[in-house]
Amino acid sequence: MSEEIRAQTYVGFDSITQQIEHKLLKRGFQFNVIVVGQTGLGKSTLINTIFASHLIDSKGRFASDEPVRQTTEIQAVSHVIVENGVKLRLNIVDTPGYGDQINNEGCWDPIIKYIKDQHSAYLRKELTAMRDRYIQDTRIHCCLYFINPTGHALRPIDVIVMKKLSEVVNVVPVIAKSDSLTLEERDRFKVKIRDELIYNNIRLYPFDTDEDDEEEVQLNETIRQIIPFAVVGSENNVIIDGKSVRGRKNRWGVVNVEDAEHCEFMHLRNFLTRTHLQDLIETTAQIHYEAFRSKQLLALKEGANQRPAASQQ
Ligand SMILES: Nc1nc2c(ncn2[C@@H]2O[C@H](COP(=O)(O)OP(=O)(O)O)[C@@H](O)[C@H]2O)c(=O)[nH]1
Ligand SMILES: [Mg+2]
Repeated sequence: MSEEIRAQTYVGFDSITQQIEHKLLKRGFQFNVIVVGQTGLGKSTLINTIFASHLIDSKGRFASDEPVRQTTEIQAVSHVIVENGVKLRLNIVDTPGYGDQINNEGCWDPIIKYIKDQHSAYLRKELTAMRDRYIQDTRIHCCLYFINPTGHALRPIDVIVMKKLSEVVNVVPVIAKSDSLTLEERDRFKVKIRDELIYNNIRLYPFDTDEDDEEEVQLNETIRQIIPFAVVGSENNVIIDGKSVRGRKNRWGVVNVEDAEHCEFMHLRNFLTRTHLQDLIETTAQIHYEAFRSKQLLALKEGANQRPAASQQ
């Protein structure tokens, strides 16, 4: 095609990407994460670590010496983060630990219910006659599941709960307090956990779909090789080489939470914010919410079909 013809036929629809971008930037993004696991594994601490490190704005909205509180109810904390004009509303939902009782039957129910309630609220808003143009999204996009750093195996309750959770949400396992394992123990434990997940037929995020291009397949593969993230959290700063960093000091030395040689906290944070943010949101809508939605709508339809028949009797 000559330059002239191209100039004549150019109508400018390629600017649609900028138009979309402009609209999305104005609206901002919503990302909701839940943390689940036994009491004392450092869930609340890790949340604070995520907020206190880079993610939080330079003014630092989280006091570093805030005391660790015992979490007694499901609780959402919300932060708005702005980076280069992109607004991200981050909701992190903390849950009380479970698995402390002798009989743990059903202890995960409130968490599953919470996740389903968010789907249900979204569906209700979608179905109202005058639905909002933009529905506030509280659906959980990612569930960080905390595993005890025993170095041996998953506990039976981990298997049960991860299986239940994986039916309703993107589950990402993390090895809690990984500073208690040596690097060899940690790597062996990671392999063991991956094997056990496969053995127990637990399908975790990321899921491959037919639409994935080569790049996405590759991205999923790199994340599969690193999951479960071995993390360390800390509420306190320590001084390393004259710099104040998030870390833990013990009798033997210092763990720098943000040092990839020490733990995989940075990998987890990059995964959540840099590489898989959009995919976690999309997968939630297309797989988990979609499954919930079609089940509910089918049930509604069946209910409607049965009602007239029942009234005739
Ligand atoms: N060694 C170590 N201790 C941790 C880590 N994260 C949290 N802790 C400590 O573990 C205790 C329980 O932490 P908390 O965040 O309340 O656990 P939660 O019950 O899961 O919310 C606190 O004393 C924390 O300082 C970690 O990564 N390594
Ligand atoms: Mg807690």
